[in-house]
Amino acid sequence: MQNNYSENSIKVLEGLEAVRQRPGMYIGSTDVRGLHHLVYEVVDNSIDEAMGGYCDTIKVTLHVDGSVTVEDNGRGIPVGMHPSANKPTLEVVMGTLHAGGKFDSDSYKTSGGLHGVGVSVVNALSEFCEVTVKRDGGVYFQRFEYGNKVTELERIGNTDKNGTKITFKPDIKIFETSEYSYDTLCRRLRELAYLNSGVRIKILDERYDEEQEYYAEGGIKSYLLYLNKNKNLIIDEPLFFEGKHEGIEVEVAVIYNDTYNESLYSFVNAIHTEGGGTHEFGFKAAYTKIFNSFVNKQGVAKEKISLSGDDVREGMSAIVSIRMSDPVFEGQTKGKLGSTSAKTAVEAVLNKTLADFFEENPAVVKKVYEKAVQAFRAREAARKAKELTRRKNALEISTLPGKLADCQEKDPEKSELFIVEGDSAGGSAKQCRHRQFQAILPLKGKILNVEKARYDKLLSNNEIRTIVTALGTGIGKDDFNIEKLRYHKIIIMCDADVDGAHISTLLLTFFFRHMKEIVERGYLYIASPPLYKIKKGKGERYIQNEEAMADYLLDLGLEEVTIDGVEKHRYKELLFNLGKLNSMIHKYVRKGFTRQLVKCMATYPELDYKNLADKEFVETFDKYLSDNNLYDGYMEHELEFNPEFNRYNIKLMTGTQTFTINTDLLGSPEFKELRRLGIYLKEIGSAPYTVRINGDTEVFDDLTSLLKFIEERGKKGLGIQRYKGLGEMNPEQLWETTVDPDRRLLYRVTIEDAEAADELFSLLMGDIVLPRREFIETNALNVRNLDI
Ligand code: 0RA
Repeated sequence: MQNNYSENSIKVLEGLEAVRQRPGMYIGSTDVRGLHHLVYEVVDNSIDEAMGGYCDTIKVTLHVDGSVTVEDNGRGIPVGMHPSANKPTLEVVMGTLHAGGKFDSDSYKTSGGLHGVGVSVVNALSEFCEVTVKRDGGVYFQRFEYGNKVTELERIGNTDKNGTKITFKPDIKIFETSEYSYDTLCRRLRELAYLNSGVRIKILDERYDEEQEYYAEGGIKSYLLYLNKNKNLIIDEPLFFEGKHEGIEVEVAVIYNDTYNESLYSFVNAIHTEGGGTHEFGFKAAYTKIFNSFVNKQGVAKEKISLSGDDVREGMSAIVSIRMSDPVFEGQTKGKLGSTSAKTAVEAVLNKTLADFFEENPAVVKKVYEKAVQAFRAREAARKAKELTRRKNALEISTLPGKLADCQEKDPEKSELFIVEGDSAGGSAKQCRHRQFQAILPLKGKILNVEKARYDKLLSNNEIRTIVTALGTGIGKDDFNIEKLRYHKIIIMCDADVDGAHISTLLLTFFFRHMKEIVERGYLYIASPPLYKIKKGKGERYIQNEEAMADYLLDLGLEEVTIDGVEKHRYKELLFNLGKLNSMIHKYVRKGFTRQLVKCMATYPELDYKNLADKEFVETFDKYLSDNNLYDGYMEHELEFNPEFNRYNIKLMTGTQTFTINTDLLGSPEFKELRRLGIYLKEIGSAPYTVRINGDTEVFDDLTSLLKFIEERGKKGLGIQRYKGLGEMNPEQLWETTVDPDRRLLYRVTIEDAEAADELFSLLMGDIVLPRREFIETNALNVRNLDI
């Protein structure tokens, strides 16, 4: 591509007032999605530079104050005077809508956001936005606040490099939330790296000290393998097709796994089209048609059956990615492509390539055919079974399941359904509910794991049938009808233990796979019964979880207390985290470490797994441990080199155990948390700790006794009851805490990202063991109520 940009080609359109007045018009929404959209908007500009061949590295940094930096090594936003606007072009780009420079040239804006609005929108919606450009031998800087410049564009230094660095802080007056999700950003950046092979994309989260780098050579083929990493594949390598038709570039990758689901991801100019659209239609139509005609003509088919698209796509995971200028989208935020030329283009490319591929790969065709025929038979069987039940139903006329205690209300918008774990909790719920608008459906034991069952089995499963009948929607592609849903609040109510978590997950999987629209519309909720009941004097209160409990006890325990050497406003946060630290230390002690050694590992400067590669660092650490008698309590300690990781370890032995300070240990999320908590240990300093209460003084020689003292103080005079399950609550208590709309706490289940949910469900429910273990470990810190 030629660099034929001229400052003239940027047109001046409109000021930014409009953006601040109606942000939703420009970025879709002002919720968490809109917040993330700001980052995507800037990154898309950098990706554009990369697609033009001007940039190969992009770095995103999340700062502790909520601001974000996006830096690239592209050409840099032009800093010269804009010919018609009479100000620097950078100011025009940052201050004017749609002043992208690439909107009106012959090259289409390849990554251009769904909204494709440009960095000026980011500027308008930010408390501040600072731009640093390296270009034409100089470093240039300008700062904006709420879209208005507060400094002139200034040359602040010299450089021989090129690039743009934009730091912005989203305006909290505009956005409902200001908390960026590292995981969400990672997912999008990873996606971008796969869709734009050869670009290195880094992300650094300074808040939690995490970083990632994405770089992919293999394009959507390797992306597809990545998405299927937790699945059993039934063909070795993705099918891959590419081509260009009337200016539209098409890439398609297809693979099959042994599940019964279909997952199709589609992209237009590297933007995920969640709602699908014409490019997906084109893919589906062409694939089914070409496959059918191939197997029938080539004698692969033993009998003449017409496989449907659903048959051919059972177990298929595919990516369709196209690049085109001026894509037309339908709908506001969901990204559904409307351009008919996209359908034609995908069909044309498949028509040219797919049959040839099948011809050259008979083994693949055979496997796909066998799977499709199985799917076809299962679907036939299911259809027949359903016809039978339909006929029966026609006689009995819409009988609701006997276990369901329905509500009187007929308007779905006002009706709620509780799906309750166990008959006894179900019984209590039936007694306490408001029968006008609350219905109760008790479930016995675990429901079928739908991840491992095909459609026909699903339909013959009793619990599932009960749920489907109670909901009233029917099930399956042809029958499911959301308009028939009888409740617009469906509330999953399970015990707060391992079994309850499992049942919830099974139910979520069911809804996600078979009634996704219910989740998408926000009708699905999870009830949150309290974990504690507390009696204090005559008063009573419920406490939701461990964290809230610790918080409550601290408040009471700290009343009238002064701790020497610590600012009063720091007490709570400090002690709360030290409490966590204490239980963390306890975990390590159970593994065989001494308390003093764990404390040292929590605070020793720069101790992390990477530094284990640095011999000098490890030796200094080792010496520090010796000099401070931290090896006391061990029979032996030993420095050793591990060639596999190219890192040094410290091996420790007690009388009975051997264990090592190594990469595994220091790289674990648990250790990261230990380091985070170590900061608080530094803050409070070392023992003794002096505490004053109304003139009395108490001195504590260690942390444990200080914490214990505050905790006991908090608990004094309280009656604490811990609920093990819903069954322990009588109907009245259940009503007060979990069922009464005025007092209960519900979590709405959302599909923030179908891919993430898909991945999560495959992990939790699939049968590949290794990654599942990993998931549980890395997230164990976040799982509160698992009382194992
Ligand atoms: C306007 C014109 C040109 C590049 C850019 C804007 C540009 C914007 C951003 C935003 C983040 N990174 C960016 N990099 C570049 C074309 C410049 C030329 O032709 O030299």
